[in-house]
Amino acid sequence: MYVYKKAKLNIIQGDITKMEVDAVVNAANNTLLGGGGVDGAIHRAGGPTILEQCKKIGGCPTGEARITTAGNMPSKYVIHTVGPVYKDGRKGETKLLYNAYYNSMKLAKEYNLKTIAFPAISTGVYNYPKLEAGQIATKAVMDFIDKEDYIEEVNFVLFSEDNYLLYKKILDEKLNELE
Ligand code: AR6
Repeated sequence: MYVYKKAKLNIIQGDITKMEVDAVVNAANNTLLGGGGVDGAIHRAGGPTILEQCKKIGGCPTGEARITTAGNMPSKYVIHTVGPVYKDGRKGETKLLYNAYYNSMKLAKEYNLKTIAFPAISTGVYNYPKLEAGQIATKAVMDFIDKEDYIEEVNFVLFSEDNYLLYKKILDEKLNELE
């Protein structure tokens, strides 16, 4: 566990659908109608009520976030956000990925949610380089904590051991830097 200001930051290896948190973040697509990867896993674990709510929302622009309940998952809500498809790093990908994390945190605050779990958005099918994506994810979360002084616990849930170790390294470096 890491501590950043008043917030706990955890790096966890595993399946995000099992997390007992106020909100699990989904790496969705613009339609919000489901897909593969973490999106597929969340819809499977949560059941059809999530898709029903997503249909009513009617989509989500890249970098923004929307919220539904979490159906049968142990979490209370799902925050659906859409990361960018990585092309060459010159198509605004950095800002869009940053916004996906930041806007998810903003929505959590609006709903008074205190604990949140993020997957490594855009690093699967959307092909974002993992190191850069981890740096952006942790920066967006820490910037949000700096500016809003809100959130008790942020869990970064990584599927692969490689990505788990990468996040540990990133936070070790960042939090040592700040001390
Ligand atoms: N728990 C935690 N992480 C997971 C899980 C899980 N259950 N399953 C996969 N990951 P991806 P993207 C990791 O492809 O790149 C969907 O079809 C995975 O190892 O899920 O943002 C959507 O509908 C990877 O590191 O999301 C979109 O069309 C990370 O989650 C598109 O994929 C993200 O991989 C979004 O692509």
